[in-house]
Amino acid sequence: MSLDLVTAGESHGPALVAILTGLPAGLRLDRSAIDEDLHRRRQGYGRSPRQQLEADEVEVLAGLRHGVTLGTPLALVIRNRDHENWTWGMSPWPPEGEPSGKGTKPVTLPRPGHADLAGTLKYGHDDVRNALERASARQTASHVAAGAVAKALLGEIGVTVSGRAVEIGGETDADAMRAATDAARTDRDTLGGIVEVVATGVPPGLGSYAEKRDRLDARVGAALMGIQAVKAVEIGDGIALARARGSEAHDEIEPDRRRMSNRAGGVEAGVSNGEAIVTRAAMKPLPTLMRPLRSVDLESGEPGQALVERSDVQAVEALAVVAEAAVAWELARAAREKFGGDALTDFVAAHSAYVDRIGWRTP
Ligand code: EPS
Repeated sequence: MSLDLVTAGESHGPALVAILTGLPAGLRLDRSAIDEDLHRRRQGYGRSPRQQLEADEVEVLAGLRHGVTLGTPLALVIRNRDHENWTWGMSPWPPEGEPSGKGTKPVTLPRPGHADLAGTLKYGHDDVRNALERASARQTASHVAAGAVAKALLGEIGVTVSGRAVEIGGETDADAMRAATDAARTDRDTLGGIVEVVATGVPPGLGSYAEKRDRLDARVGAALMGIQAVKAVEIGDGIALARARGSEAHDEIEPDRRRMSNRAGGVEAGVSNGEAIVTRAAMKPLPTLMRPLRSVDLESGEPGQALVERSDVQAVEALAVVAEAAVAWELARAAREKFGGDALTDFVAAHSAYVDRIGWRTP
């Protein structure tokens, strides 16, 4: 049983779309829980005015009846309210009438750090906008909606997933994070940071050491690296483990088979070991600077300054929600593989039978 996700949507196009396949039938979804995660993603200090414009409410087009999954593809839509300012510029079909609104002139000045240059070269675009629209982190909204569905499924077997920002612009204290954001805004600059996602209640045995692609840490790591602007991922004590001795690096085993520490971050040899899964993702500073970096005009070949668009100063708190969704999605996929079931009751029963067999009780 494979849980899969495909998304579509441009940042200023009509809508974002997510299609989720492989969900069991009988899972009750709470609309407000999905919308709450979408709301959380829009929050955070240092976000752009775009976030006040968007409502980000999920619409369901298929796969759900009276709030309960049918076991068929679940189709979700999130409308881009901002599209009304881009109806000509981002019209899917050749636009009619005189150019009006935003996006009517081609973008020719790629931003260092964004998909602008490589995307334009790769796809042969003559307008950088054709690359940046899909590369935009706006797209993470559809992944957050899918993550909320994954969390509902994981909740049925007692797994919780939660993310938080732990560092912004090198600061770890909430007041200092805000001050750093204010200072960057004043300097017309941007910041990055680090988020942490913790999953509890994961039984031992998700993922496998059998093949590289099956390893839970490789899968969760790829899910986090796949998020816009993420440049590094850590599982458990990660890089610090490379500097420790073996006697200080591993998690000794108690008679009840729990661990005396959790330096491995809940995964050993690519398999969950029953401790909390602890992951961290590091985000680079956002590439849209109000004081732009040097670039080249792709039309004239002359030196120029990169595109300046309305943007966030930092979006680390938003990343915490997106990373939470990414980890939840990957854990839900691994749980579906292990416990299967067309009906939710089959999935839950397979989990119960398994934890009974191994004598595992979450604390
Ligand atoms: C983004 C640029 C900004 C961000 C956007 C990501 O968009 P805009 O230019 O429309 O203000 O606000 O993020 C979102 C819209 C969102 O919902 O997260 C980019 O270039 O990646």
